[in-house]
Amino acid sequence: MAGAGMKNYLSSRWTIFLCLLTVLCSLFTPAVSVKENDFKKCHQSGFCKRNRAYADNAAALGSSWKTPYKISPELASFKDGQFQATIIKTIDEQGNTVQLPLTVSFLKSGTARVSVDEKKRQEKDIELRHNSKARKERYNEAEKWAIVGGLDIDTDAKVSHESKTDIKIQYGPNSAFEAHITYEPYSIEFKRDGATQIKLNDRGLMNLEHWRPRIEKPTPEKKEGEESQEEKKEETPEVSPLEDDSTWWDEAFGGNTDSKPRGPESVALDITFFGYEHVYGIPEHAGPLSLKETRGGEGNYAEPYRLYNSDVFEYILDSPMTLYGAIPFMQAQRKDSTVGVFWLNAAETWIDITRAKESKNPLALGASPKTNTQTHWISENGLMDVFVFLGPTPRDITKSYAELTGTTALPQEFSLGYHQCRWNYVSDDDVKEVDRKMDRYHIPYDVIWLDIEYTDDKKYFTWDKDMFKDPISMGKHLDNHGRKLVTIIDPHIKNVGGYHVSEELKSKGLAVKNKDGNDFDGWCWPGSSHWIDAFNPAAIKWWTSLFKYDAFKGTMENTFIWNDMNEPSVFNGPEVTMPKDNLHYGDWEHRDVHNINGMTFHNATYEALLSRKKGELRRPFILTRSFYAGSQRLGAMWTGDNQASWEHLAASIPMVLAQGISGFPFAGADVGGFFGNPELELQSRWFQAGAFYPFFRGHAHIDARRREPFLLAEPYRSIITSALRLRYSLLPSWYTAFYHANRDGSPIIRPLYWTHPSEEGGFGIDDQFFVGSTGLLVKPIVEKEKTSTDIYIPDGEVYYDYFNYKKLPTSKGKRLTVNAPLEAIPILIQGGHIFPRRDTPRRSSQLMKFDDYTLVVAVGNNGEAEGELYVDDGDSFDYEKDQYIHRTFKLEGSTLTSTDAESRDTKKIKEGDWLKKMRNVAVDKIIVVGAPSSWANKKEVVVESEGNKASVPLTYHKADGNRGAFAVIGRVGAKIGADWSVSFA
Ligand code: NBV
Repeated sequence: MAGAGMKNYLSSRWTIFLCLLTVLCSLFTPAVSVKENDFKKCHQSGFCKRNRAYADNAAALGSSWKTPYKISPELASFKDGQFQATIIKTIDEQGNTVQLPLTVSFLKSGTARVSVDEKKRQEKDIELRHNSKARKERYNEAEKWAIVGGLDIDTDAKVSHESKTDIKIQYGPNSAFEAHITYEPYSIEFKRDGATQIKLNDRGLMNLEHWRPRIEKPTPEKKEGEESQEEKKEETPEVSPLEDDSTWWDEAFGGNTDSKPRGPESVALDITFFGYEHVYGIPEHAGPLSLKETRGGEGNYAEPYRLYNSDVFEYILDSPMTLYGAIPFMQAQRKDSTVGVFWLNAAETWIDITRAKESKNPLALGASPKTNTQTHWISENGLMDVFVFLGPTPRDITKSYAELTGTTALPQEFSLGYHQCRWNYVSDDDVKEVDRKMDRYHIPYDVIWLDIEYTDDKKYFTWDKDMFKDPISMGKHLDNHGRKLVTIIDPHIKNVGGYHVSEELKSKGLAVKNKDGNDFDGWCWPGSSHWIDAFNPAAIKWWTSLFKYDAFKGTMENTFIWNDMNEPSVFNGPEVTMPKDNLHYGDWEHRDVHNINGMTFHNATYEALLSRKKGELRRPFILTRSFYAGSQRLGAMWTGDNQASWEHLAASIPMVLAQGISGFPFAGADVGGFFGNPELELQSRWFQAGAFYPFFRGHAHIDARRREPFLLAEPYRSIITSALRLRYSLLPSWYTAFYHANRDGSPIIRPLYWTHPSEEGGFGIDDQFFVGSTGLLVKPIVEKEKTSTDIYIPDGEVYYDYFNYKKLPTSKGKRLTVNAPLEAIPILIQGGHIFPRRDTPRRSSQLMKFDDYTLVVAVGNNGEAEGELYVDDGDSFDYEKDQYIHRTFKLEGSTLTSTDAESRDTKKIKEGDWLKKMRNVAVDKIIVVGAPSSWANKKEVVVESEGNKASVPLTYHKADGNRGAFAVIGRVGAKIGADWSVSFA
């Protein structure tokens, strides 16, 4: 024993040494790519391998495969919108069974929820091995973190057919949805308007590994010179994966052994989407928006998509490999129909995707057989808890998912501006100098960021006293131009005496525990560290106390926070994270909650920023690297450690789009690339693309050369400055798009399938997108030396070039070639839209707060246009008390009007300070793109507002070789918050 103990000790010391060495080396070697072997493939993850084998076995048996799950009709009942039953699983040839309670709930939103638990575990009637303190139940609190509403039961749902073998329940809008539950074998088919959309357990791959006691096999004595069991396992030839129990009771990977006190407990289910060729979502992965097949074959992946939040160092592209965050929400698209599923499970999850042509129906003459997308969801443990959405539009799906998991918080307005970050700005003088230089070169920005080196020895909530002598003076310096500071705070707390944060964490018992119940100790930036257990309400409360202005000295009102490494990243842990048998609050194992962990930390910081000072109620801004369904309520995310390469720039667009359609649209990638040094052309193109990420931040690795925009030679500096100015001028439109995301979860940048669900030609496109509902169609250039590009046109509307207003020769379903020399960003305006801008260039968004507006009206095919502006103080929660302006602009006939978008009687609103100041803010200019030629001789128009009529000048510009026809109405003067009209008659 003593010898074994010593061996373990030495080997763990050796592992730590190797880890540190790896980290050190990686800091100095040029970026290449992820150490793929540090992360599991499906065959190295016991439960994934077993479930894939289960699927293979079922496929091999074909029609003779019988799923061992059935519902016993005697125990099934439907009442008040819920179907309750027990699924019986036959577990052996003797006919022994286990009971799996099933609830199918029909929700008012039209969503159906199918939850399966395990009776023995609900009743805690199991034994844990190794005297584990872990909970006996299946993890049932994912809902507590992810779901904030939408669970009201639809008591109008009704049974339309019932027999001994099945039941049909009618539900949803106009009772157009149906759930057909078949008892033996168990399956649920979801129909909309009579047509099957989704089926659970269609292929019979449902598998819930029930609890069983371990039957100890005698272990042969190991003799001197003999190989260990683990070494032997590797060699043991050909046990069928279905019978292979070698990973049931413990599982080793990369030098760590997981003790698995509950044995095997995975949950798996197949879900088929009928007639759907495209599926999207399940971020975070670096691959195309339309998800690929994962069972091999040309152009496909050979591995399932994996969701296991991880610090994947130097990640590879076009891969189903897991990244930092997980949202198990998938939607399927075919012409005119969108459906979706949300797999509410916080454990390690793998998803296989395959496509299959339906066998040809001999009676359907000529009709080509439909393609179905088959998915197979495999989680290590927890409940089987699936939400089914039947659409029929992408907007419907987005809305119903948002009702469950919440929407993007209305952001701090500054956070839509440009963020200047690097690892690291080394001193307060450095920060001030960068700030001054940005000003000197007239480059707008809002926020400068401090990475881990600002701290005293990686002790968060402290400052390196030599380099940051006076953080408050730095904060005030930034505040002079309305700028902000973001400081990083990670979840690992340096384990060292005399550091109050560490001492409090330990003495209050708020750290994550190891499997023996002691504070878990692992390695991260500060060396030996503990991790705050943000699942614990007491830990959240304590965390909140650390951010008070008088506790985190050196911070002030313009300081905001960045949460990194919250997967959590543990350098010496299995797959760079925590051991799965660690224990969290409530004695849940880390394996139960892993994918939610990052969100709980983000949440604790969010709570903390809400109460930094008594009486101060401002919107937090917190960037997170790790996330789960629901994280959108707490701030922004970025796509982690990308590289300064053209491929990474290109990959960022589908990644940000995937976030948008998965409910977490406040997303961006490190502009310029984190690792490496971008060439000037790449950096310029990246800024042009970044100007269209909802979250726009330049960032660089500690070893990367300085690359702040002012350092660049011409013409690159000017090119980047123009991209930044473009972003700033469009801030009112961005903010309006965020408002919509906040209201109903809509993506901020929108892929074509989402905006045009009838246009099959756009379903596979993920390199161009619309910005909110502005009608701006953008296709950033992401290739070296590319000076033109093809934009897919999804409809028959008229399209204009954003910069020269030319009417473009577009036609529906065709590609349009546009020129894009380095200084140009391909942007089109779809006719029929009106969008707001602020055109005076300034240093920060704060300085633009009370600037006048420009409205751009792009006349549609029918001569009309419509658009919107939402604006509030961008900082407080006063919008909840009516303190906002929300206008609808409409061009109809020969009149352009502005009215309250919510038909409020705005005169009755009691105006606070911000609304009062907005009384002086006007529409300065209206640009009518595609202005009719009948206006050619018009010199003025009549503006009517607040009982006054005034003539204001109109300048008409005829189309010529260089630009399209447009008209400018200058000095409009009407107040932005008031009703007004402009008559062109
Ligand atoms: O805190 C240092 C970095 C940070 O700059 C980066 O953005 C994060 O993704 N951090 C990761 C830790 C180490 C990266 C090698």
